[in-house]
Amino acid sequence: MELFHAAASPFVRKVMVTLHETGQLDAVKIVPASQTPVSPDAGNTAHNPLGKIPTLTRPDGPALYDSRVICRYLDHRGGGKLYPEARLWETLTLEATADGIMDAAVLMVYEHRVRPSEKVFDGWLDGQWAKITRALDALEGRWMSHLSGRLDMGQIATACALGYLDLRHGERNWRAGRDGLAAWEKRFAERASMTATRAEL
Ligand SMILES: N[C@@H](CCC(=O)N[C@@H](CS)C(=O)NCC(=O)O)C(=O)O
Repeated sequence: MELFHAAASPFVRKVMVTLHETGQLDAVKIVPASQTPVSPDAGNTAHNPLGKIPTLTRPDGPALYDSRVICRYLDHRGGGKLYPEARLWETLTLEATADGIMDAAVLMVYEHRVRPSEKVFDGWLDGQWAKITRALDALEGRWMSHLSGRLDMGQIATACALGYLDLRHGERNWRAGRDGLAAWEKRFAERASMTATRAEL
C-alpha cells in the first residue's frame, strides 16, 4: 500500500499513529505529497479526486480516503481494537470533534498562506477559532473520562488535533483554563507512536 503523506498534516498523523499502534508500519510505503486547495498534487489527485491527504492506495481495491476511512480500514486490518463496539458512537463522535478542530485549524493556516494578504478575512478566522475553542471546551467539560479510558481512535485523533494546534497556533495557548485536557495531552504525547510522528516547526 502507498500513503500520500506530509509530516505536518494532522490527518496524515492520525494514519501514521494508527499504523504504529496496530503494528502495520511495514505494510505502507510513504509517498511525499504537498498540496493546497489551489495547487493539488497530481499523483494524489489521480487516486483521490478531492486532492487531499491522506490517501491510501491498495493492491486489491480502489484507493481509500479520507483519514476516518483509512484509520478504520487499517484498524480492521490490524485486529479491530480502536473502534470498540461498546462505545462506538462515542468514539466516532470524539474522532469527528477532533477532525473538526483540525479542519478549522488547517483552514486558518490556508487563509494566511494561500489567500492573497489583501483578501484575508479576520472575521472568518475568528469564526474558525471559535469553533476550535468550543470544541476544546467540550473536550475539557464532557470527554475527559472517555479520553482516560482504553486507547481508541477518538483519543488518537484528539491528540493529533492538539499537536497540530501546538505546531501551527501555539501563540493562542489552547491549554489556558483547560488543565485536565493539558495534563491528558502531556501523558498521551509520550506514547512511542506520538513521539515518532511529531512534526517540527
Ligand atoms: N477530511 C479529510 C481532511 C484532509 C485534509 O484537509 N488534508 C489537508 C492537509 S492537512 C489537504 O490535503 N488539503 C488540501 C486541500 O484541501 O485541497 C481527512 O480526514 O482526511
